[in-house]
Amino acid sequence: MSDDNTDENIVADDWSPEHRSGVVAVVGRPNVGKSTLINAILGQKIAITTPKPQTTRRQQLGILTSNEAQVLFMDTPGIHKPHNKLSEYMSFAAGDALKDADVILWILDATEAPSGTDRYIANVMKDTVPNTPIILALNKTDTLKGVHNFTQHLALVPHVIDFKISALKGTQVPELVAKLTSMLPLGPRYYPVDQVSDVNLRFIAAEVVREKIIMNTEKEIPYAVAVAIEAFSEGEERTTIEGVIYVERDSQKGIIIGKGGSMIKTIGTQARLELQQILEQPVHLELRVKVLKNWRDDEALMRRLGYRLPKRGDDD
Ligand SMILES: Nc1nc2c(ncn2[C@@H]2O[C@H](COP(=O)(O)OP(=O)(O)OP(=O)(O)O)[C@@H](O)[C@H]2O)c(=O)[nH]1
Ligand SMILES: [Mg+2]
Repeated sequence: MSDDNTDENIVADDWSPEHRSGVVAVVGRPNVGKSTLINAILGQKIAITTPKPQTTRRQQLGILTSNEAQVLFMDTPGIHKPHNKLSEYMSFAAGDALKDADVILWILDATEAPSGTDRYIANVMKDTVPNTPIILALNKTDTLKGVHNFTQHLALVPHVIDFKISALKGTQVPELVAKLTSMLPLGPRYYPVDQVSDVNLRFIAAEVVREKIIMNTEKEIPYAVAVAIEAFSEGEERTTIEGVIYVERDSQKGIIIGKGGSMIKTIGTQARLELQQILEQPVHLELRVKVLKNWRDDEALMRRLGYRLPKRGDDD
């Protein structure tokens, strides 16, 4: 996705020999604020965020360009114990991002007690990328809840520097970005100055619809949903988008549609209003709901929806 509203005066095709570039993998438990932080750093929404865990399902790049550096922030799914093929895919996507990182940014929720999952994440990093520097950021320090002690976790992985941030308020975020930038190797600008992400508008449209579903539904529904965009045409006057919401069972289809179509109408209206802001023109959004039985445990169906697990024996 591109955005021309860069407020800094960036020289388009020239950079100094001191220019730095590289990948910062942003990892951590679900719901700690990884996507919120990347949106805050970029000053625009490229990733959906919700109060429910396991919102992000894939790797997604946020690109921060200045005259001095290009920092590639890799958003990842929250690391958790896999319980179906979809969450296996999500764990794979997070682990895979670690391998490509020049620096790892490990986010912890300062208001939640350290858990076995945090210990597991520390051990994964220690085992798979022992030489990659890790920065630790305690997020959500704006809340008035007690801040937990993470000393144990600090001891598990080497080279940790610790920041106390609020992704929501922006506290200590510029300092964190400066530190991460200084740790990147010297290197060229990999993406054009106006590119802020590696995802396209079609993907963003699907994600915005999924965000509205997550916000408006409960229990297993947010997790059982996938959204595919079947048509996306940008006209002079307006953009027309046709999407399909996939669920796993007929009962879920009924809930998404709602009484007299009320739920799908709410989801559609909220998604359309947000997409209109992003696209800066009127949007016509058509949504349908289809059942793909147990798609979260079916690798072939998952592939159709864009969640591609590596074949056994593949190195990457
Ligand atoms: N109070 C407070 N809430 C925050 C902060 N950062 C994120 N949140 C909230 O935490 C929730 C989760 O944020 P996300 O950015 O979706 O978290 P995530 O780590 O990307 O979650 P997954 O994609 O599920 O792994 C949302 O409700 C955010 O508004 C913060 O600094 N302070
Ligand atoms: Mg996320």
